[in-house]
Amino acid sequence: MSDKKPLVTHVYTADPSAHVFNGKLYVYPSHDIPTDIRDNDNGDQYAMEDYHVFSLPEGISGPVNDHGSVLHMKDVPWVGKQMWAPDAAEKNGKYFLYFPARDKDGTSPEGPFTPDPEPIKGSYSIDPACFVDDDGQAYLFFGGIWGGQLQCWTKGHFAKEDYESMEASGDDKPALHARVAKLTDDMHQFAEDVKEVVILDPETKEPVKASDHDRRFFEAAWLHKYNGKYYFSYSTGDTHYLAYGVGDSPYGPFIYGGRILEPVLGWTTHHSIVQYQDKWYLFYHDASLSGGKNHLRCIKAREIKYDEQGKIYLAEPQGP
Ligand code: FUB
Repeated sequence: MSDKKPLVTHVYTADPSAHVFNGKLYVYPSHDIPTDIRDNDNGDQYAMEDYHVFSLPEGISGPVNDHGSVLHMKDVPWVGKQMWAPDAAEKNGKYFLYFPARDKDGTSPEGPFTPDPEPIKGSYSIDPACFVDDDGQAYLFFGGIWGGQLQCWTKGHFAKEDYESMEASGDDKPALHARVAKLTDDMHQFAEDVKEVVILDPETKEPVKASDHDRRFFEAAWLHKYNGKYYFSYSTGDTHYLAYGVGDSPYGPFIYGGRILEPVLGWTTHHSIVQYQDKWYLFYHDASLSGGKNHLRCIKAREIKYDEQGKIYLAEPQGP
């Protein structure tokens, strides 16, 4: 049994999106800050204001370089508050940082990044994750329930009245789905209508039900490719698991495959999966650095492996 040390201790960090650019490992996390705002289901306590970029030139066991604040909310005219979980992508030598409802680009993976004047048309909710396939086509996954307000987007527009219902429930209803859309060649806009990311029960081949909180998507979408298969991983929210499904296309459907990580200290769990050199890593967070404060988290990393069936497991069992 083993638990991991935080990768970063001089600031609070969460929602780590890890990528290898130019052979170097980079992490693009949220930046948690202390606040007096009390915890609620809207996530108001996550009062983040900017993003730092970190590089790990020797992998997860070596030094971690903080490249500083690469984008602050004061530089983005449309942001009122809360710079939630970001992701980054590279295409044709340009680097793009995606954050909830906003897009920006730069010429170095360390930033800085310049915000586009407007959010991506047709985008909504939280937790963007960009996947660039082997053919160069990029896809943006996104969505989150409750504070991420995905439950308000079931009618094709923002329905504020649905916030109070939190989300559909029942064995007769399918769960809410994460969203995905292809990006345009320049990476700035959606190239198509937004689609739903369906997770199927492996036995019935039916979409996971709304009442199935152990397996339904809640937030923290991530896509990676292993051995020709697409792995869609996510947080189950109020049951606090990191889970995944496997499919033959970036659009899915994804057959539920199991859990990657059991609940960590703190309410949220949010991750990324990346290959660096010949190993695969799970980047994730918990609230251990702050002694369990939900909104003051720290990023960590651990090796994952795949068994003969392609199922993901932790190289070292999760510890207390
Ligand atoms: O960091 C704020 C929110 O907490 C993220 O957007 C969610 O995924 C959860 O980790």
